[in-house]
Amino acid sequence: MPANLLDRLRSTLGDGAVLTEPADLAAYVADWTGRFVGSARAVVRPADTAGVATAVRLCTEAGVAVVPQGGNTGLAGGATPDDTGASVVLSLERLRRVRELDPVADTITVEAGVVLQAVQEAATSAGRLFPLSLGSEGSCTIGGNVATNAGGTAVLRYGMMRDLVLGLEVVLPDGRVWDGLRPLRKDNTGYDLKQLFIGAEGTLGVVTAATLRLFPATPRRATALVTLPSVDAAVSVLPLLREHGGGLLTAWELINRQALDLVLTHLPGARDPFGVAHQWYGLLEFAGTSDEVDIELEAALTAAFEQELIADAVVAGSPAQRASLWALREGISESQKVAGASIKHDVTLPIAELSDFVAEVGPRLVALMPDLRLVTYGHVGDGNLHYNLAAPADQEATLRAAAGDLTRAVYSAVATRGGSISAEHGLGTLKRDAAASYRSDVENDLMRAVKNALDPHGLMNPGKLVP
Ligand code: FAD
Ligand code: 2HG
Ligand code: ZN
Repeated sequence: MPANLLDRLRSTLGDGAVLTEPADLAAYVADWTGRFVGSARAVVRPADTAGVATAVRLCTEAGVAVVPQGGNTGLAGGATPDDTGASVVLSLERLRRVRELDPVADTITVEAGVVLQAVQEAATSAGRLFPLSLGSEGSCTIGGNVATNAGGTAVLRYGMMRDLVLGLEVVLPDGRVWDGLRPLRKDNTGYDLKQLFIGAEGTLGVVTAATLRLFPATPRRATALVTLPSVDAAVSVLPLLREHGGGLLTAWELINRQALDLVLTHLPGARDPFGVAHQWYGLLEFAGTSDEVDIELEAALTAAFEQELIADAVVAGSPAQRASLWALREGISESQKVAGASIKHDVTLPIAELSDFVAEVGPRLVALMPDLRLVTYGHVGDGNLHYNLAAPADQEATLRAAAGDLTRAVYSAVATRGGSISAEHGLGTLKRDAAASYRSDVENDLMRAVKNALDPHGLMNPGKLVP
């Protein structure tokens, strides 16, 4: 690192905006899972877009790589610097202003470092809804949500982050600011540039603000945890849920017993509402404005019972009960982290393939490692499984040794069935090479061409997303 870069960053951004002490850097150079750990020369924390532009320009002039970081909750290693110690982590955490909530355009414009939950709360205070909903919503940021094209539990109804963004403000790798913060729902003026930065994981530029769509508030929710005879039933029941819930169907989540067991063991206060163990569970939610949600949920459950697509159900009778049902679902990642080593697979399949995929891959993996625990859950309504693998504490070394073979078996079954090995968490370094190996040459060329066009010196989050 050129000797004077840190001085120049300090003199333009202020002393407090540049961290270099190892103790101050620790939280920024390791990820949430603890699996990815790197090192950095400094962490730079500008307070506004102009500061971000200055920081990026100075780093580019000095030939120093920049790793953008929001809430550092990503699960693919995208926000972790490499271990050379040569790069600068650019934290967006001080860009925390809600710039505007426009009730007529029905939009909210927020800076990149605003925490997702704060955006949800700002929308609620204005009688509207911002629907992106993730287990990490108390710490992840809008910039990170844009950069990863985050998904979560309400995609079934509202789509992914890509569907929720109307405009972006981005600092380009050369330090120029692209002001694309347009609140327009119709805008056919050439390439849709904002979409390039959504899901780019910070490899093309730094998102500094976003204009997001708002939706009608849904203060009434009807929520049920059901037991399912099979994954096939979880898929087959979906048309019936749509028929009854219509536009009210918001979440349809799958949880297997191994996943629930982790939560019951590690989440304080968690309790099995059924008493006896089942192999598969579904968490269902209808959201709206009136009693209709309860009426339609009951009708849907009755029809599903009659067709033997669900076996048992617990309906939340109060907001507290609803929260405790959701905690059983949202607590899985955290419980898995406490439980020890695991291998994460965030895959999507054509929804009709889910059941065969689970039936075929499970035995194949157990043949590779007999004590393997298949922690299977996810957003079944979107065809997205978190097909995570774990092992008893005394077999973590065996799990690590088998990881390559296990992951290859999962990915190959996904690819043969026309699925994707990366549904919503992004590629980072975790899936960068595997994703490239499943793309056609044409697709790899296009990816590389986009990267080279926007970041010709390869200084924007190098080593992530594209090999
Ligand atoms: P970070 O982790 O800081 O960064 C993620 C990536 O975005 C990195 O590549 C980084 O370089 C880049 N980046 C961050 N900010 C910017 C910026 N301003 N400009 C350019 N690039 C940037 N994800 C889902 O999709 N669905 C879920 O249901 C879900 N549940 C989760 C539950 C838990 C408990 C946890 C820990 C994570 C979960 N995640 C989920 C993953 C994670 O929360 C999301 O990927 C989230 O969008 C990351 O936001 P962040 O601010 O923490 O980003
Ligand atoms: C979820 O849906 C998240 O809970 C996290 O996407 C999944 O930790 C995981 O593997
Ligand atoms: Zn998820």
